Amino acid sequence: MALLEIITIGHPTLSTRALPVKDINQEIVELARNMVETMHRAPGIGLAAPQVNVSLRLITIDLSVGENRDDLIVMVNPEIIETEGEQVGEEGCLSVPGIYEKVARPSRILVRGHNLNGQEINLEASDLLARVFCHEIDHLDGKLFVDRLSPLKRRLVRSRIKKELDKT
Ligand code: K1U
Ligand code: ZN
Repeated sequence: MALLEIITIGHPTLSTRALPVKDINQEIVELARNMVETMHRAPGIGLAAPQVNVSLRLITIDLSVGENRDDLIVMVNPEIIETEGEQVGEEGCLSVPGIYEKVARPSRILVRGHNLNGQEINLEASDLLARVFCHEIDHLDGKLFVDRLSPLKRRLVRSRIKKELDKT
C-alpha cells in the first residue's frame, strides 16, 4: 500500500468533472486501497479520486477513520438517486486545509454505485454520512464545498485560504 499526495484548491483536476470507471481492474482496486490508506492517515472521513489527482469517479468514506472495518465504504461511479430535507453543518476538506464552514446539504439521500467486485450497491444515508457522500460526489463533479458558499462568504474564505496556503 502507498500514501498518495492530496492536491489542494487551485489545482485544475479539482475543478474538472471526473470520468466514469469503465472497468474495475487491478489498477482501480489498488487505487482504492491506497485512497483508504491515505484517507485514514490524513486523517479524513472521506476521499475522492480527483483529490489524489486521478480524474475518475471513485470515492472512499469511513466515519470511524479506520476504527471500525464495517464503516468503510468504497464506491465506484456513485450517483445520488433521491434526496430529502435539509441539514446545515460544518464541513472541512483535505484539499482546502484549515477552512471549516457551514454548508447546506440534504438530510437524507439514496446513493447507487458499485463495489470493487462490480456488484451494485444501493445505500440510504442520513446526517453526517449523507453530508460526506454529497461532499465526495461534488469532488467528482469538479466542485469544492467553498463553491457552495454565498459570494461574500466565498470571497472572505478565499483570502483565508490564500493565507493558509502561504503558510505551507
Ligand atoms: O473529502 C474530503 O476532503 C475529506 C473531508 C470529508 C468531509 C468532512 C466533513 C464534512 C463533509 C466532508 C474530511 O474528512 S475533512 C476532516 C474531517 O472532517 C475529520 C478528520 C478526522 C476525524 C473526524 C473528521
Ligand atoms: Zn473535500
